[in-house]
Amino acid sequence: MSDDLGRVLVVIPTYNERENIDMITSRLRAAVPEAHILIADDNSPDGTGRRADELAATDDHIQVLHRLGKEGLGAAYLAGFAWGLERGYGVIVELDADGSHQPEQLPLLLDALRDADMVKGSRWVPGGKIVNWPKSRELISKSGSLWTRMMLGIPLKDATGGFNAFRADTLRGIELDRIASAGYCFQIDLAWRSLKAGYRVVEVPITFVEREYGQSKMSQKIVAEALLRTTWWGMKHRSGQLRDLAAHARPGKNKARIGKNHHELP
Ligand SMILES: Nc1nc2c(ncn2[C@@H]2O[C@H](COP(=O)(O)OP(=O)(O)OP(=O)(O)O)[C@@H](O)[C@H]2O)c(=O)[nH]1
Ligand SMILES: [Mg+2]
Repeated sequence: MSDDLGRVLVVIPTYNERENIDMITSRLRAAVPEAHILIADDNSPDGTGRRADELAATDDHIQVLHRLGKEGLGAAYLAGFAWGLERGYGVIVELDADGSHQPEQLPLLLDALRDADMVKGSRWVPGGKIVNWPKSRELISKSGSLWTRMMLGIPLKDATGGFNAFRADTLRGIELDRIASAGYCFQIDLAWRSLKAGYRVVEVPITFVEREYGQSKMSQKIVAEALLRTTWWGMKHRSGQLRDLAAHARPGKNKARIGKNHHELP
């Protein structure tokens, strides 16, 4: 699987996932044995990092990136992406440690990546499902995606989803060093940058399962960040479109900007 795309690295960010780390790594190793795993741990007080080291010591497909302290999921992923790109992986995957993203569905994402540059596991396309999610979380997630679609004019049904697979070239082409988003917004940011850069972004249906163990790090701050940033990006995007239209309308003043990375990203 994915041999023509190169080696696969699955980055798993962890903060206090001691109860989940064995479960997620063993399921992933069984589901996609050839994939390598990088656990990006932010010095979890519950000892997740130490347990990850023990797992790495007995399995050459598992590695650990120890980070100094809690800096958010976005920063942990960026460090994991950089680690994977430096080591020449052809495919880099994002996967939560809590079991919400099922490793058994990773082959679906990798298959779809043959004809895409980024694949998003999606709860809200036909065939996508959620298990044990409270109505309130479903509402936040669906409204977040609807808001993002409206603000940015992008076709994605599940913009905030965090089970994603990228070709390495896609990550190289979207100016990762300029990303400031931390929470859910980080996932929107990656998809938005990929679409703007002209990459093919495809959604495949997944079954998302609410975590059984450990605590969610979701917070009002994370939701507010996503809302504010998407609104800001949407306003910039729309004003850019209006400027282009106005430039077209004025004879001899065609200043429409064409091509990749058309608009500056924050
Ligand atoms: N390294 C690192 N990982 C984090 C941080 N915050 C969250 N994570 C990890 O990112 C993944 C997603 O976090 P969750 O708490 O499950 O957040 P969520 O999936 O948005 O929320 P729930 O749906 O309620 O579980 C998990 O593997 C977390 O351990 C962080 O600051 N640093
Ligand atoms: Mg979760």
